[in-house]
Amino acid sequence: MKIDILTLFPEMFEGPFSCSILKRAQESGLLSIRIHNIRDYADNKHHKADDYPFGGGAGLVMMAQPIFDCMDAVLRDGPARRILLSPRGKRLSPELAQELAREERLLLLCGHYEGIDERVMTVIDEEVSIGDYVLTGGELPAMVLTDCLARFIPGVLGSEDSVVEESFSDGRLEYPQYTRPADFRGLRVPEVLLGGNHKKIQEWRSGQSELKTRLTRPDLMEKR
Ligand code: 4GX
Repeated sequence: MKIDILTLFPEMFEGPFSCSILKRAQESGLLSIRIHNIRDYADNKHHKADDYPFGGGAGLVMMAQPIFDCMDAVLRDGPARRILLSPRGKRLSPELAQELAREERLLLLCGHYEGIDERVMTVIDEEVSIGDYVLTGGELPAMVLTDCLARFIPGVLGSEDSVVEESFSDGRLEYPQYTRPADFRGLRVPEVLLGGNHKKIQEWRSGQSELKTRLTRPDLMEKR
């Protein structure tokens, strides 16, 4: 899958996309991420990409021209599903992430400041929000969306991890995990995990998942 990200702050993406699973997914060719600096497309001599809002008010608004030209350049390679990260959008869910992971190509537009010129909406397919809180820009949401959907691209996770995924889409939280040593400062790993009885272990894990979900996220059980 190919993802093009349009932003005024390309440096923000350097860390998260160059580590761990997202790094490996790109190296193995399963995921291709390109970051585009909207400012490079500004046709004025200071490469200004934002301006004061018509009608007054606080803050700056991202100009239509640099965004349109940047999108035109990126879409010259072929079509993409065009998404704006915004608190006004449809909430990101495992279902939406899975659906987006099936796309051949995505274009993610990150707004900053107070927003973007509304005319940009004429070239956007949909808005996606990562939650009901206000951030300073769409960059972190674009990273969250990319990370979340990458897990649904076949081959990005090991086969073991994908089983874990199923258990979450099942509407339950993960069971507790332990690794060596069996006794750390007197804190003991539950006895059942130390024996090799896989049926018992499965039952214990299932019970723990249910207990944890009931306690902290009963809404997930309802959904099921
Ligand atoms: N989930 N923000 C976007 C600027 C903005 C405003 C309007 C376009 C239109 C957010 C979120 C989020 C803050 C990103 C405002 N861009 N995005 N930004 N929550 O809070 O996605």
